[in-house]
Parts: sequence; structure tokens; C-alpha cells
Amino acid sequence: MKTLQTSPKKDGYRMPGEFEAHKGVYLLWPERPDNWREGAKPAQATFAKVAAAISEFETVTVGVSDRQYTNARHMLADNVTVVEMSNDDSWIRDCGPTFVVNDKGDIRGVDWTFNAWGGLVDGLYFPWDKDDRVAQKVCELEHRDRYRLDDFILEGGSIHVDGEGTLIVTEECLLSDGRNTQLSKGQIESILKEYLNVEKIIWLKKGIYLDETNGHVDNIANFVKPGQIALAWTDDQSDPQYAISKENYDILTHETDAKGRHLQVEKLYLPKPILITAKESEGVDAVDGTLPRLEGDRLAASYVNYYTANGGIIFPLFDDPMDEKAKATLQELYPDRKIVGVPAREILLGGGNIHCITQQIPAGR
Ligand code: KQY
Repeated sequence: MKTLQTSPKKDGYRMPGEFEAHKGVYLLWPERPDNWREGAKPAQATFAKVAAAISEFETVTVGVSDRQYTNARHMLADNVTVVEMSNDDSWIRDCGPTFVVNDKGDIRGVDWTFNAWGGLVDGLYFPWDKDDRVAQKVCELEHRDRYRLDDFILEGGSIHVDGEGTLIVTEECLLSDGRNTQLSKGQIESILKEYLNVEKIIWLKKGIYLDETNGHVDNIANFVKPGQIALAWTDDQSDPQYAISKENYDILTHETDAKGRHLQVEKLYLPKPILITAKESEGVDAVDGTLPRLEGDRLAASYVNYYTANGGIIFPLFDDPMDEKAKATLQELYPDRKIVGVPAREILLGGGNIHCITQQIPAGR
């Protein structure tokens, strides 16, 4: 595996939309007891269900520490490949590679610097060096050359593309104090255009209310296909989320994409606010430097945090009356895909959801 000194744009590679064909998907196995309650046992059961659900549609590989290898192998279905891969936590959307493809179907990885969502400013744990090596290791396993950006911090959950030149991001995240403060917004745009090979960047303002990633776009908006976006929504004007979603709705409906199309914005209704219970809070080990999980804290629950697989959509269930509506909306948006819900409260308790724990490999050739 080579580390390349050029850029995807110079070499004719682009980031495909998630809705394009995949070779497979990677996950990382959860285990840290200061983020996952009860020694991560409930989270592990949920990750196993997510892996099983996706494996109906594409090949699944799960990276796991040596300490957890035997347990993970036991808990995961036989059609899931388990490989040893050191990590600091299980958010491969964010620390894994962003794959880019060329017109011949060749694939390369983009390996951004990862700093646990804000480094020493407002990052969620320390250290994060094992996570920062995950992208390189996935490229090794996939036999793909990579571009490495040593001086640019980015997580995969903070970007979504339409595969046809358009990128959506949030200002809350990409302009946050813990990421690339040495760069202007224009310089950040130039790097994204060079490494994702996009022409148009649509800047949303904020992500989901109280999202601990500084408002990742993948929790609030996603491309269903070029020209169509699913946006997390509530009609409850007394909820702080309403103003956030409305501002983003206004931006998106007044924007055009890289091809000059007006965007069709589809509202994906949120569940009612979900709070951490006393029992859930007590199950998490308290460790200095890790975000505490306190009783009554509101979680950043959103159905937009779904994974688009070959022929399927794997979306989070919250045991909420809106689960059914979310399923129906997703079925309308994706008439040709099977919509599969997985109870995901245990992932939500760790600070993210199904999209955040996945990283797809494009089909390529
Ligand atoms: O949502 C994500 N992409 C990751 C959330 C990380 C939470 C760490 N506790």
C-alpha cells in the first residue's frame, strides 16, 4: 500500500454517494466501559444485530481488539469476518478511510487526521492515536493506496456527498474550535474540493441539538440520491431542534447543487426527546477526560443516522411512536430497497448511531 503525495482531484478520483454500489462495510467492536454501559455488553449485542442486518445485503468485516477477539467472534454471525484491529472506540465512520473511485473503478482511501471530535479543546476522549491509524489499516486490508492528510482534521460523519460534485457539511462542526482553526473557511473548502473532488459545498448551520460531535451532518441530513435530501425534522416549535432544522431547511430549499438542480428536501421526523435514565448513567465508568453520561441528559437521536446498503436501509429504532413513520418515510424515499430497523438505543447512549458505526467500501472493480 502506497501513501500518495497527489490528490484525488488531480488523479481523477471522486467520493461516490453512499447510495452507489458497495463492495462491503467495516465496523469496529465496542468495548470501552467509560463510553458503553455495563462493560459494553448491551452495545455489543446491538452491534452484532447491526452487522447481521447489513450482512443480508453486503459483506461485513468487524475490527476488534485482541482482548475482545474471541468474544466478538462468538457474538457475531458466521458470515461476518472478524479481524484484529486496535482502536480507541468503535466509530469507524469517523476514523476510517473515506474511499474515492475513478472512472475505471479503481479505489483509493483518504486518511484524514482524527482527533476524537475536538482534540484537547473539546474532544470526547484521550488518547486517540489508535483510532487515527484505523484508516491506514483498512486501506492495507483492502490493498488500496491512500492519501494522508497530516494537517487536516476531519471525520467521515461530518461529510455527505451526492457523488456528482456536491458536498453537504455543517459550520458547527467544520468551523469548530477543536478542528482546523489555523484554516479559513475558504481554505477548508479548497481542501475538501481537492480530496473529495467536489465543486459545490453547501454549508448547513448546525447539526442535531446537543450532538456531541459538534453537529455532524450525518445525524441531520443525507443525500437519498442526487437532487434529494432527507432532513431531520420536528414540528414542535418549542423544541430547540425546530429552529435548527428550519434554518437548514431554508438553506437547502434555496440552494442548487453542483449540477444546478434545485434540491428536493424530505422531512424525516425525529422521535420525541430521549433522555439518559439513572440506570443507564450508573452503568458507565467515570473516567477523567471522557464525556460523562449523566441521568436526564438529552441524547441526539435522529432517524437520519441510517446506513445505505446495497438494496437495503438499516435505520435506528428508538421504541418511539415515530419509528413506524420513519420506516414508512424511508420506504417512500427508497422504493427499491428493503427498510430494516434495528433497536439502537444502546448505540445512541454511546453518542452516535448506525451510520456512525459503519464505513462502506465502494464496489469499484
Ligand atoms: O456520531 C458519531 N459520528 C460519533 C459519536 C462519537 C461519540 C463518542 N462518545
